[in-house]
Amino acid sequence: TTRKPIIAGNWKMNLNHFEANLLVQKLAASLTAEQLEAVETVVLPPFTDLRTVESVIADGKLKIKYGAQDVSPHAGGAYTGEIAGAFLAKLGCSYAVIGHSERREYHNESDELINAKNKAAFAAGLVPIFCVGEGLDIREAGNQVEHVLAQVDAGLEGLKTEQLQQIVIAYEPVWAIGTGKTATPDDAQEVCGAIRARLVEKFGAEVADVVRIQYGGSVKAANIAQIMAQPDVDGALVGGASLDAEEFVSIVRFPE
Ligand code: G2H
Repeated sequence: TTRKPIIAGNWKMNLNHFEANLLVQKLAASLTAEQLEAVETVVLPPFTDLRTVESVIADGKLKIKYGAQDVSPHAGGAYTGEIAGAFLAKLGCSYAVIGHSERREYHNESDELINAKNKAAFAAGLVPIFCVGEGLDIREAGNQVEHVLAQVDAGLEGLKTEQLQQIVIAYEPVWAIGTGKTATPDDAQEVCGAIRARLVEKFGAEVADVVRIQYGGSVKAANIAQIMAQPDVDGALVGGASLDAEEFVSIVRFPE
């Protein structure tokens, strides 16, 4: 297949605008145009760092893309504390993370809300990095595939074909997030393969073949190559390891 790998650094609630500036400067100094062409590279800072990231990237004419960690399901108006997709697009964002497990867990985000956010992102010209994944209890009961496919079905409900072809799906087993426990490459492939099979079943092979599926959960330089070697894994959503410039650069350079 010809799916271009996509490595995205999810900074979560880390790095102020000054630290964000330094990190992006370091990435810029270490990654060549060829490397950024081979592997689509994305940073996902807090909202308050987006302007800073935009200016560093624009000044350096860098091919690093960026996005936000969430988006409002609403287009605008009286929604105190929310951030509209149009604001993010105006700041040059390409992506928005939707339905990360930390938002599902700490902000009670439902599949319905996540579906609305996927639609709001597209309406604003952003591509969702739509997250799915199972908790430890579900994994221990052996129900991970069923659970994740239900999240996929609900999240993609009502999307148009051209939207489905652009979406990035991130599979993140919740028990492997920030815990140092990485799913084995086989664990990642099992679920990512099942996601792709579901896309084939529902939307046809032409859509399923172009959708990029990321693995996320304690990805680091030492394990990226084996994860990327799986046939249905097209990238990684990297948390902790994306905060360190050298480590993130090594991850992006996995093909070497
Ligand atoms: C999973 C991942 C990034 P980490 O949340 O989204 O974080 O790599 O720290 O497990």
